[in-house]
Amino acid sequence: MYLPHSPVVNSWNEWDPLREVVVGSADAACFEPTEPGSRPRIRSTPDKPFPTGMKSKEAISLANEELAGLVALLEAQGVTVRRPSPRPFATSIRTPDFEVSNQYCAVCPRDVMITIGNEIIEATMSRRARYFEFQAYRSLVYEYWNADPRVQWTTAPKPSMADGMYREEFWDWPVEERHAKMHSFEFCIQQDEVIFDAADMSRFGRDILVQESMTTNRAGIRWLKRHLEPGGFRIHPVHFPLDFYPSHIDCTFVPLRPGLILTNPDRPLRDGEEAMFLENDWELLEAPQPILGNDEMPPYCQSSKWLSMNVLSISPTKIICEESEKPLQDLLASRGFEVFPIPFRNVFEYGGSLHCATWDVRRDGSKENYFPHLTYEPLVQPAQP
Ligand code: ABU
Repeated sequence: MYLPHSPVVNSWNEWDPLREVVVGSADAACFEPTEPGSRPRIRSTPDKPFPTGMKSKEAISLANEELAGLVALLEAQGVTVRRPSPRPFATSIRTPDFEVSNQYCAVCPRDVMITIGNEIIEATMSRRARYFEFQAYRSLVYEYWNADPRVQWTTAPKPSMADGMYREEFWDWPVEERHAKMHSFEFCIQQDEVIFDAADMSRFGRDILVQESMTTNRAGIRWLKRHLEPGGFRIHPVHFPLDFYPSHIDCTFVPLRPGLILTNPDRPLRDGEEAMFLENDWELLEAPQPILGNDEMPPYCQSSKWLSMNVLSISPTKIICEESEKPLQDLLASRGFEVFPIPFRNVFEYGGSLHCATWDVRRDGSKENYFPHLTYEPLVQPAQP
């Protein structure tokens, strides 16, 4: 069998030159249903019931136009772009443990799929409406897996998503209670089953950050440690105690190139967790305030104003930003980046922006150590000879 020099699946960090990427699609997208892991609200009228079923044709086509703009830009930069398979998201799901009236969409592959070196991992997911979202990427995964025997493919254990997996009262905690509980990192999911969304991870070569959140629990992080540490990876749980609704790390702590991380001024790291970055010569660069306030985000969007930070790196010197985020574009340009602004606000109501809407399958590069001064205790110590 002829093997290309670089495995067809090869991506070790968030910034090396991008060669192949999956860009999401809004086809057949639905409103996320109310379920124990999610209480969607219309921003302007939070007391009105959130719509259910498929989104309007107009909303879908506006999002698809912006996704097509991202595809065109990436292709013009020489990146191969792949797309998800169509899925019937308007159909309900019924398993022995739960039932949900409709599914969601395939706009945000980042939440579901992650490439760790030459391995593809399908996340467990944390919400019922997203239980089968991996199916939109299966034909691509088979294609990569069939093309190159160096490609590893892992599906993480599917949690039950039964009522007992969730803590429904989470949604009703008043702000004071959230503040009092901010250091316990208990959210709408319990700790018994293995749960993680792929977007709670951020890759730095042999070091991988995992955020404890509404979509990733401590059992999920333990599973990732046991799975990845034997391959030489170091898994670092990270916490942002002032984010009362944390979900996905890529609007909070965003590596841009070796030595530089964009940070969210509203969401500082837990005391002490910054040490591994500072002791290894990483600069933490505060993102400017987003152009839109939380109240000005699109009415059906459930994400925060910090989608402004959800940038996609084409390489360590080229980066794609949402077109209205001028202060961030200027900051990045002042740090030597070539910035590519594109419109993407119509995608916001599908759960993310540029990073969320992509899954990088192949970048140049290999497994580097960007934290040479790190002391790390693996979960299982290697046996002594
Ligand atoms: N899916 C990313 C959303 C993160 C945030 O709302 O801050």
